[in-house]
Amino acid sequence: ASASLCGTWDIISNENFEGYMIALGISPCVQKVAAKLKLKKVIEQQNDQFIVKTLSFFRNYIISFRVDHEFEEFTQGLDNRHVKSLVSWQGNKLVCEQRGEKKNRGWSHWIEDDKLHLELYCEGELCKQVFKKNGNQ
Ligand code: VL7
Repeated sequence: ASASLCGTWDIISNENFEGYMIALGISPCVQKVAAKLKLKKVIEQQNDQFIVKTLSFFRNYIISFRVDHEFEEFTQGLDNRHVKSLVSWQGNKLVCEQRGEKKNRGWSHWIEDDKLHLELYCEGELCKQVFKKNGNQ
């Protein structure tokens, strides 16, 4: 079994977040604010059911899903698109495909060296985020 994604995590690096936001068509004004955010990720799991919270003082974004069950996702407060999302395990990676207007869109989470890794991708742009476990737990 692979290490659990669960917990509260604080961002420590964020590569090409700008490219990802441009691919999503985020306005330059919002990009500027978003680029400075200290994102927090809170992940809860019960069997095949997940809740993933992306938190910041500016906006929060929360999804819940069951692994291998497609769901309708509305990316409210992000790019405000409707996508069909499917999350599945691919080895030790929790991988989400987000089908919709934007091609090759999705994300992937895994644990490496006690850190939470996240790749966010959209139309050829790849953003790489790394989170460390929050010290309060
Ligand atoms: C979600 C945001 C940029 C818009 C605001 C920035 C607010 C805080 O999809 C994501 O996470 C997955 C995997 O963990 C689970 O939902 C990433 C944050 C990326 C993309 C869009 C900028 C406006 C950020 C909510």
